[in-house]
Amino acid sequence: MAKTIITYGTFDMFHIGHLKLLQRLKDMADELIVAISTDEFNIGKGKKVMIPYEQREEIVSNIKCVDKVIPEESWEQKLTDVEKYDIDIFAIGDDWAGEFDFLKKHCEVVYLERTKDISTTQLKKSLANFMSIPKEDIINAFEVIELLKKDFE
Ligand code: C2G
Repeated sequence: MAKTIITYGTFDMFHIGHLKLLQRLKDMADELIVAISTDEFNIGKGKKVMIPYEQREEIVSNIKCVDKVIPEESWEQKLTDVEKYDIDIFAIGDDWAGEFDFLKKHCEVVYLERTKDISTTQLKKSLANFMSIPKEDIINAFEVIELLKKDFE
């Protein structure tokens, strides 16, 4: 009997932590459905996204192991989604451990270990740090690199 697994997330600035999660989920079932938080839902989560929903949806839809993408528009929809898509397993990273145990009455609930040393928050911080470097410092750095390259030619 084919098994269906579902997960929910923002998947902003898609990175290896997201990919490894989705790949592990697909190894657990025959069909993987990913519910992507809409921009409006993220405002409700208090989460500021860098990449708009349409692009996040297109990226995740093109991940080989993903079979279907739906919008995540509310916290409540998980209950209806489990019925609507005949879900066997709900799974999400363990940063949410325990938060969705109420689904245990309807399907298996699995919390997977997050991939270490990568997060959208970290990526945003690194980007913000880089953007805060004065433009002339960056130009100077590139000029130094060009000079050094000449020395090694
Ligand atoms: N993740 C991971 N490893 C990381 C970063 C993220 O395994 N280094 C997982 C998270 O645990 C989550 C998924 O990737 O299962 C998506 O992460 P987010 O986009 O941060 O998801 P979030 O905004 O927490 O949304 O209703 C549930 C929420 O919509 C979850």
